[in-house]
Amino acid sequence: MLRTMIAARIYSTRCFNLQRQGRLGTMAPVDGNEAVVVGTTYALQPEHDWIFPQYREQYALGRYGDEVIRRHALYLAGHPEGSNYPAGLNVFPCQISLAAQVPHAVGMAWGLMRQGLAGVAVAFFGDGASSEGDFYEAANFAAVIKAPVVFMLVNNGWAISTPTSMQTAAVTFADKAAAFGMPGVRVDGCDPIAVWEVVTAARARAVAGEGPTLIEAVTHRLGHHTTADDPTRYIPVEQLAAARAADPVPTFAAQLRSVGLWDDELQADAEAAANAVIDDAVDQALARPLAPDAFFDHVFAQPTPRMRRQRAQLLELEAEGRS
Ligand SMILES: Cc1ncc(C[n+]2csc(CCOP(=O)(O)OP(=O)(O)O)c2C)c(N)n1
Ligand SMILES: [Mg+2]
Repeated sequence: MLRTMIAARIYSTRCFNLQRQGRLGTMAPVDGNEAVVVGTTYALQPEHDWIFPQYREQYALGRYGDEVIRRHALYLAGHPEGSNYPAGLNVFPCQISLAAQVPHAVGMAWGLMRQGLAGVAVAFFGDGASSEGDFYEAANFAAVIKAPVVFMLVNNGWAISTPTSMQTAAVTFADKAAAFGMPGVRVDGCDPIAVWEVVTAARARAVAGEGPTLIEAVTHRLGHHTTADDPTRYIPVEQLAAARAADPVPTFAAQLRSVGLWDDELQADAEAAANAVIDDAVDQALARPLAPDAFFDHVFAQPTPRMRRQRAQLLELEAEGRS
């Protein structure tokens, strides 16, 4: 788990720096959420269980295979293949439209249930996304049909510059579960073992046919919302410093060192292994020539006449150097 968390931080930092150099597109760092994502994936069975991420989790889904990192690097470099995952990789692509992935997860869970397949769907979504109607509709429906789904609400205290005090009048986000008739659990999202425990229990409940669970994982955003943000405009510097003091990656490493399960050699090995995968994924994504009209290939199997016209128009503008 720690190796995956370390890899996630290295990859997130690399992408942030490459965006600053103008070589990758806008990205949302995972920094501060590594423990909740990694703790969750280690409680799952990647060959049976589906992940529906928001946009901050891809860096830490390494347990689902290095292919997630390779596809995500392509996505950040502007290639549509980065959102087109191969069969067998049970991860949905990045979702920018807040909470749209939550009904998708419930639909997948319902499908698994109807086919008698022993898997669960896990939807990651933020405190901000939890204010969308999609969440309420999906959670209500899932509870009624007892769908094998885990709602992983990651409360990092902010939705861009909106603090949780402006997001909900409920005492906790987990409290909302009562109205749906499902258990609501609040967990320290900076502690991967605690997350692993609650997700293991939620998964067991789901596959036993007992229905969904709402988990509120409390984390801290360590910095930028995305590369298009400046958190120092709205987060007091003391709060940012306090969040960094609770950084889950060095905290977990120190915990494992204190019981003799981690040392400098393991740290160096984890970093080298992560860098090898990340170097390769980033190099390949940056080396691939950009085809600005390629996204038309990934909208409909049969392009509409309007899309064909738009594609031709785009290529004309490209040829004139005006796109
Ligand atoms: C439907 C919709 N409305 C607004 C936005 C703009 N938006 C992008 S990220 C974001 C904040 C989301 O906060 P949260 O769900 O807490 O996730 P976090 O970024 O904190 O991980 C907003 C409002 C959007 N992407 N989609
Ligand atoms: Mg948030």
